[in-house]
Amino acid sequence: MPIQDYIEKAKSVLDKNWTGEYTVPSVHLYPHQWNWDSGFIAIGYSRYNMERAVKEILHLFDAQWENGMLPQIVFNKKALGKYFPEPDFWRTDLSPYAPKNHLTSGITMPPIHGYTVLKMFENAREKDRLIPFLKLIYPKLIKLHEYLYLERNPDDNGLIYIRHPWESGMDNSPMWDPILERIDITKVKIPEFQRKDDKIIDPEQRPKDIDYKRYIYLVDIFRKNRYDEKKIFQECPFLAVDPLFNSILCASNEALVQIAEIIDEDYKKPEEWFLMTARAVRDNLFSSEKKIFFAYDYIEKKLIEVETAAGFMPLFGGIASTQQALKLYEKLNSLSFCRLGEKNCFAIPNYDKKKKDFSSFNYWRGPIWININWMLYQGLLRYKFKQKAEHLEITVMELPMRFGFYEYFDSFTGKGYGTKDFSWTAALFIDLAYDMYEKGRKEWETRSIGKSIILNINGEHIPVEDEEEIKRDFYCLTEKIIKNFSKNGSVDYDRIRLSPEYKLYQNTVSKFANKDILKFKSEDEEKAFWINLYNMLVIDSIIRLNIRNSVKEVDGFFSNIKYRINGKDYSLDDIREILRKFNDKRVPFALVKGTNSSPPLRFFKRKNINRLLEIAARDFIRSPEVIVLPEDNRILISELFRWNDYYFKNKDDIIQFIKKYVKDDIKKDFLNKNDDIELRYLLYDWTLNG
Ligand code: 2M8
Repeated sequence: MPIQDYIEKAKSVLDKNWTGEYTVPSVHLYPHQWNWDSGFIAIGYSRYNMERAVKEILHLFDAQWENGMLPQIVFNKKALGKYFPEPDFWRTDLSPYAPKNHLTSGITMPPIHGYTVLKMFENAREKDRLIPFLKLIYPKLIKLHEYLYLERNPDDNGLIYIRHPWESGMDNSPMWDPILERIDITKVKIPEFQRKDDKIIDPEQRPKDIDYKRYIYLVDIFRKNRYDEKKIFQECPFLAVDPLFNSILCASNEALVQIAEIIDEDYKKPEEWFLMTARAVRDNLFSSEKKIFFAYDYIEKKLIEVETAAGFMPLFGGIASTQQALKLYEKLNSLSFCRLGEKNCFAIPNYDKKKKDFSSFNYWRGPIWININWMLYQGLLRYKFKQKAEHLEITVMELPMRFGFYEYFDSFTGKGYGTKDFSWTAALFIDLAYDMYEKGRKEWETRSIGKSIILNINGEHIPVEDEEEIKRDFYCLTEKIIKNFSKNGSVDYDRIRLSPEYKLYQNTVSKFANKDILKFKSEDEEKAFWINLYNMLVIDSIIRLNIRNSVKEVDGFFSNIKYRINGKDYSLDDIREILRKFNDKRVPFALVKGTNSSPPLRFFKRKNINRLLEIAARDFIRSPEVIVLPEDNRILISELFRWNDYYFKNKDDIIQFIKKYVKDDIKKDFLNKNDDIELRYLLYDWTLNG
């Protein structure tokens, strides 16, 4: 299992950054505990080391302020002196609410932790053992949200403001420029300070000095006001409603409702919070014209019309209405961000690529971030944009596999930037890889169906229609069924079962039994017929045998379930055999198996068969079933290639085929130049694509 190697690498990144009590984002650049980093890191741990996940979260919440605020940084007393700003600068001891047992900063971060805790529970193998943790952490999570709704909700409408760019997690995002530019650094007094980050990482990839001056100016306001929220609200020039922060808050509110149900607590509060914030974001931050959500400048009382990845986060928070989601999708899947099939573009960059000040390598001003893409992936899945979600899933995994576990990645080349061995990149990679691995490893309980089942004999009658008419009906009904009941690879078997089209289809195929319909005018026509028949036999079998989880449930699925045509019986294996005579390597990628790993179900029109086979092959090569890793001199491919060794006799056959359809130039060059490429097989996910 090749993904396993990368999982091991990711785990060793986390081991390196684990302090014994929590995990630092990176040993050199960020040697303390960070708020939302720990939220993402715990999700990764919960896949294989629940004890660490629990410790991670408990340590962070141990430093929660008395007013409920969860600090952005919990400082590691043993690592002081390596980062700026540290406790001597923050002076949170001036606040009556700061914890006595920990040194912390005086701001917060996006509250991902409710969401994290629910994920931990979902990933737990022994769920009962996690209940005491849920009971312990639930009131602390409520207290955090209470702080936000009491102290950061000035209009009492659920729109929560942040008071520092660091609170957004997207520090130097262009979204904050308009507010920060109003702080005239020549007119205000900025305390002396010395940055450390730009000595560790190439300054080109980090915020500018002028940004830091403004960041520090804001911190100075906080400490002068002894972290009193009311006073800060009066004086702070940076008050912003961030769609990312509010979306994450919604996702966590929603999770808190579920956690409350698990531990038998009252869920009224988080439910109300969710509804209030979701409605307010939906109604106030969306631009229908620009097809994206914007941040809101609370001081100028206007939207900040800067298009960043934060503007898509209402998909993650379950905030966007269906109409809004469709518009968001249009924007997300455009040349501004990354369109499906677009060349040299990896995942979703953090800022609109078309803007003049877009940078593919500078921090939050354009590069790709794994946590943001991971949340977008969850959001796309939630709103059923399956194809885009799958594409993102694979790029989120591919980037660290190819370039290493970096902090962020170049939006055009994929090269890694910032610090290497970055914790959330490793943790979220683990989360996705486990998903993939576990699905592929699943065992299915099988049942036997005896010798053979012929699906299309219901009474012996000789149809009156001629062969062409029967075939026309077959094509017409097949097209209808596929178009109406399947989307992006997933098939609604229950709706097919109840549909009139399916009744008519059954009636039509029953006429095959004693008619010679196997006369074709052309090779193309014959090819299209067998491909469509194969796919429909799969669907028909799944429905008739009432398969709920996987075709693996039925022993002999591919050999013993058949259609009779003019007195002769054909199983799926037989049809595959017949199709070989065309010697067309694209055919295996047109045949479905009713599984998550098989190509999506499509209708193959007789007339366009060549073009459609081309699309089927191309889409498969660009799907998560083929992962090209130039940096590791390796390709990970679907078992489908192995099972079709009739078409793919050796490594070269496979590489030539992949080369033809692969999208980006780096991969093409690699496949062209290298004759020593290692091929490894991915696990096949047999789960029903229903
Ligand atoms: C970055 O932010 C810190 C300040 O919080 C910094 O630049 O020093 C951001 O990428 C932030 O989102 C992240 O949580 C933090 C630690 O990884 O680094």
